[in-house]
Amino acid sequence: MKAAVLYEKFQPLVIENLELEGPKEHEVLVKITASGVCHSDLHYMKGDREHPMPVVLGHEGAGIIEEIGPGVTYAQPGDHVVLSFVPTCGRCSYCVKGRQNLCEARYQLRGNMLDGTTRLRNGSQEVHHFNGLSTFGEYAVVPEDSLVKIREDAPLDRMALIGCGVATGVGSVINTAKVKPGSSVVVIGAGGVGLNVIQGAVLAGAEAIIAVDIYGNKLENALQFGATHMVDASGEDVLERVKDITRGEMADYAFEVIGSTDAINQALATTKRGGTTVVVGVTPTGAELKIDPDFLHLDRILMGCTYGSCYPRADMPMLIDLYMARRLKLDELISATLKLEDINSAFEALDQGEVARAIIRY
Ligand code: CND
Ligand code: ZN
Repeated sequence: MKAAVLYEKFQPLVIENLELEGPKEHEVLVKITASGVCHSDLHYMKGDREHPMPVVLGHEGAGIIEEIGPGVTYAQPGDHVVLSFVPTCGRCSYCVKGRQNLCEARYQLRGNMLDGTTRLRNGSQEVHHFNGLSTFGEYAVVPEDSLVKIREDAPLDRMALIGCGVATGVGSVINTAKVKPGSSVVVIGAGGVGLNVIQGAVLAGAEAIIAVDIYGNKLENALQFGATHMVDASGEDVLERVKDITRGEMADYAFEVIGSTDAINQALATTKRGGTTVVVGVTPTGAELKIDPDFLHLDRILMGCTYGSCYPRADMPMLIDLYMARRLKLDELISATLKLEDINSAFEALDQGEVARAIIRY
């Protein structure tokens, strides 16, 4: 099957014909229909994060089950699925206490399947999986626990976005921060994930939703997704603008959706006493945050967030129902649809701030 392989950081992806071994116990073979191009993948290409290589990246995908391995009971060939970049075992202490996004299984993957081996190879060379998914290939072998079955009338290309950007962004508002109606919310970084933070804030009934970005096209997108105010961080004083908009109080919530320590500090500075800052962006390994503890002393909360604190099998079908009922925007998120062969230009466009979300359609 055709797949995009990352051999080394700072190098473009290489389209290769890889061998994909069939599914083993509790694994399935999925025909990928579409994959979103997320900044988390780009972090590995740019060396911000380390991963065993070579690797097939891609963690925002949907598809159709082609074949099931021994012992699989959750799904059948023909089922439509969104792929979760965290497998949820249902048995570890995190899963049983409702913190499925933190499931132990996630930390067993380490670039392989759950049994510690890989199904991907290029001739004699082993190729690694990414988050148990590797959606930048025509097919993927994934753990049964990474599957989320979905309704069949939902368009499978758009469903890919549910797998990361939507679940993460909307979830960070609803599950992680639990934003209250009438709140003021600052969103720093209006990209693929940030736009979903914005539409999560709309769903939560936020009153003021202040989008902050450095590109005019991103801010225009933000308005379309429900932002009430836009702040151009390339030219405007972000803190002054938030102060004006919130009548001097600053915001109840701020979300950092870039992956920069400067932006985290900026997010903290935009919150009022008792306010909450949520770090959604993924910072480079080893980054250090410097904050004045006095700031936290005033009942401020600083939170992390992985995967929108979601339970994929409960939250993703709910998000899809909202989309089908026209209460959630997905079509507008897709600003480019490309073939796998053009994946490097999708990453360039993401890096240059040209797209909301690009998807690869197989
Ligand atoms: P994308 O590149 O689409 O968005 C980032 C946005 O930030 C862009 O619109 C930029 O223009 C904007 N930006 C850059 N610098 C600044 C600045 N100084 N001030 C204001 N805006 C700026 O990326 P994405 O939306 O795909 O991902 C965003 C982050 O979220 C990234 O770090 C990614 O790795 C992370 C993420 C986290 C999780 C999770 O589970 N927490 C899941 N997926 C992605
Ligand atoms: Zn992602």
